[in-house]
Amino acid sequence: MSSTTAPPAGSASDTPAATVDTHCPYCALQCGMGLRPGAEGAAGGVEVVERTAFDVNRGALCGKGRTAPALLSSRVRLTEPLVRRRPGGPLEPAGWEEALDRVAEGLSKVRAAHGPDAVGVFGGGGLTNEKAYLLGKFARLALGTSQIDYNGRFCMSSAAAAHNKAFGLDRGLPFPLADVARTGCVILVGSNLAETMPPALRYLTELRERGGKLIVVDPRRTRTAEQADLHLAPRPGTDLALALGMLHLVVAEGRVDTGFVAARTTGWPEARAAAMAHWPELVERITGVPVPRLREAVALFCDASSSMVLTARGPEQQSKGTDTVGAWINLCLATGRAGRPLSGYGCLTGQGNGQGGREHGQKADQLPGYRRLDDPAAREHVARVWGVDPETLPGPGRSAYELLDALGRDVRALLLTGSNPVVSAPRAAHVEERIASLDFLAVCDVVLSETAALADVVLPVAQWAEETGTTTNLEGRVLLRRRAVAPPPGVRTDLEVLNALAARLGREKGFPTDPEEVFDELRRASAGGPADYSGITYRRIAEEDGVFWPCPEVPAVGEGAEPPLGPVGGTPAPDSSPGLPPGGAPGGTPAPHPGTPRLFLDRFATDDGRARFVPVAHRPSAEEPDAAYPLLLTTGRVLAQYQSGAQTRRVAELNDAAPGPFVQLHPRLAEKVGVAEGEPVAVVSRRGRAVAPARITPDIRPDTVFMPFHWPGAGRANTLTNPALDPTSRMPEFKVCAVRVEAAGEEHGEAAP
Ligand SMILES: Nc1nc2c(c(=O)[nH]1)N[C@H]1C(S)=C(S)[C@@H](COP(=O)(O)OP(=O)(O)OC[C@H]3O[C@@H](n4cnc5c(=O)[nH]c(N)nc54)[C@H](O)[C@@H]3O)O[C@H]1N2
Ligand SMILES: Nc1nc2c(c(=O)[nH]1)N[C@H]1C(S)=C(S)[C@@H](COP(=O)(O)OP(=O)(O)OC[C@H]3O[C@@H](n4cnc5c(=O)[nH]c(N)nc54)[C@H](O)[C@@H]3O)O[C@H]1N2
Ligand code: SF4
Ligand SMILES: [Mo]
Repeated sequence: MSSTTAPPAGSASDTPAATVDTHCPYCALQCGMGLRPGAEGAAGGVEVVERTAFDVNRGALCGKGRTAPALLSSRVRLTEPLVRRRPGGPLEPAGWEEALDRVAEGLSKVRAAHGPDAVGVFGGGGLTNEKAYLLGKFARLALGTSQIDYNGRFCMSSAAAAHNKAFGLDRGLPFPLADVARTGCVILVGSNLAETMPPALRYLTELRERGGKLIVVDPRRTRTAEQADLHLAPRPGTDLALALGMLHLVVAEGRVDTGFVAARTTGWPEARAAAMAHWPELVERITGVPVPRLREAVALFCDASSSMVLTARGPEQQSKGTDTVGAWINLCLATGRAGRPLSGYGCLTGQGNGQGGREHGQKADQLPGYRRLDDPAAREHVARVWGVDPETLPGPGRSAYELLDALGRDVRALLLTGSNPVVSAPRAAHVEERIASLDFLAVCDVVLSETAALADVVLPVAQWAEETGTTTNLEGRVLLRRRAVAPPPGVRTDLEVLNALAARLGREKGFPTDPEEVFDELRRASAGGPADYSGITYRRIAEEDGVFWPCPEVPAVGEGAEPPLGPVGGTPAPDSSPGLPPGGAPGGTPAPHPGTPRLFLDRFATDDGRARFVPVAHRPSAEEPDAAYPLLLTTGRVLAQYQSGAQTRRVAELNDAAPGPFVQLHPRLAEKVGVAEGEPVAVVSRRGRAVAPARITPDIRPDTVFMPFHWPGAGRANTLTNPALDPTSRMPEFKVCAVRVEAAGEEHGEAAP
């Protein structure tokens, strides 16, 4: 491993700087990279170098990761606080003292007038574990509010809910990515990872080189679908029926693994009955996938000696996302493809810390360690770590969209950090209006995002390469991002901001600014919880290149009379991967817990150790096409832009590659509408109207149009999307709504590429 010593703050050394091992600021793959500070002519003064030793990406990076240092340059970012000194006035530069005073005052005033729950906090799955943890603590302790949630609700919450129901524990992938290359068959449902996690494509290529099969389920023939042995292109919003149809065939063809079902699961009779109501011809009618293709998929999946189902946002971002993922899990359970080596269900988590960000308390119903806020034992444990009476901890609050929808009414002041909902929230025009109606808005960001532009105070914060912190990647592997350069003067870290605000709100103690100190507290708060980090230290992460949770601390012999708290909600299965001895060294200090790369091999994390089938049935999307809105809109991503685009639209190379929104539509539909390639086309839903250039391709179903959601303005996809929520996960239906499409003639959308 190369040297990892970071230069002290502000140091400008003449000697060539050492390479600092760290991870990409963007997606959940958390690719390893090296940073060489002080490189002449390099963007942001930092050069990215290959870090082949980190095995997830072995040095490979996508364009976003490769160009990430460009955002460190002060030309494109905020370097001083901004305040709006009068309502309707401009944002003006201010000193930190004034800005922080204004935030504390803005939040306190609303709290005094309307109670603590009138103050909200909105976080992000890109924030490090330390930030996410401290933000949750800040909301509950310094503000005393229950009203905190975050953008992860828009991301993997349906898969998380389904995971918890079926397995008693939610870790995106229950196995390392490397296992994907070694299984027999992968069904990839609604993931375009060739564009959203390019270095991960290697695992699918290796799979196929070894003779394994790849099935891709996507209404579009994407770059990922092009790799598949079998591409199923269902109508958006019908994955639930598709999975049920496959399970029906599994039963009909006698492919159920009855031994596994009897020994390791509960609830099969009800799930079986539900599946039997979804016979193949009915499923063909609902999904548009022909019965022979369905049979082919079942054969590929079941004939392999091991197989996996991996889902991403396609099936999850639906008002029935939880049931849909449940149906795919049922398929795995019925065929004995779970809790066994090289088999199982996994969710490809999205944001940089999409996994860790959902574990440590920035979620409305959650305490650190993936504990439940309504569990008395969990409240007791965390209150003890925080040194407060459990009675003082607020209860669960609203989910992300419900919180945004309540702004200006029940919730009148908001502290927002790590998200840009003006672009990324469903029914965005409404959300924008709600945000604008707040009594007070404070935003911490790196750049002046569309949401920050509406704030009363904007606090400029440091970013990935300028501060140390941990993230947990999509495999559940806790990683260390290391500080490589000093932040520019005028910029503070999120932890420093929380510390200063807490002090102004009367909490001088309990909000450390040193990330490692925060992490050590997080370890204690998570100890005994489902996501137990207590055995993980910065040192261990550095030495082992990441540690998979759960990883409880093993007490030294004779230490403390109290045994470590048992995990809440079931004991996670011990890892069964080779070469990791679970026991202690004979006669000496006990060996540390090795971490848990593979879950569920011996038992699931439910009380009885068995996985639970869920009896689910197909239901239509919240909005089905009708005469006025005869088509379906689905939304997603392109390779060169990230999320709301706040960061990547400011990187010239990426912006040149993907300069603006577009509407992807089939040639037959384009002809009917009367638009040619590149001409402006209007997409209209019950929420609003968006205009962007047409991109005509046979790679999409003729009944469906697709828009990426990375841009604000006329081409904003989320002007159109439906905030219908999944009843369990509270996930909005980003992936399906009814629209009509019109030629927009002279009407101009975003600049055509
Ligand atoms: N370049 C890039 N990479 C990213 C991100 C980014 O913004 N840009 N964001 C990161 C984050 S946070 C996330 S969550 C991940 C998301 O990663 P993905 O889930 O791969 O991304 P999406 O493009 O949202 O959706 C994937 C596919 O779902 C398909 N789809 C749409 N509707 C349906 C449906 O009803 N059923 C099925 N089966 N499929 C459907 C779309 O056509 C699309 O190809 O990417 C991460 N990586
Ligand atoms: N139509 C449609 N809408 C979607 C989706 C979809 O598929 N379709 N996908 C949804 C999904 S999966 C997601 S994850 C959301 C994401 O959407 P957003 O929540 O808007 O995510 P980002 O654009 O990543 O916003 C992160 C913001 O935090 C800032 N930032 C970066 N690093 C830091 C930091 O360290 N500290 C602070 N304080 N700020 C930082 C960035 O500059 C940026 O402004 O979008 C959702 N919206
Ligand atoms: S795939 Fe994800 S983590 Fe890897 S370089 Fe690209 S954005 Fe970064
Ligand atoms: Mo996401």
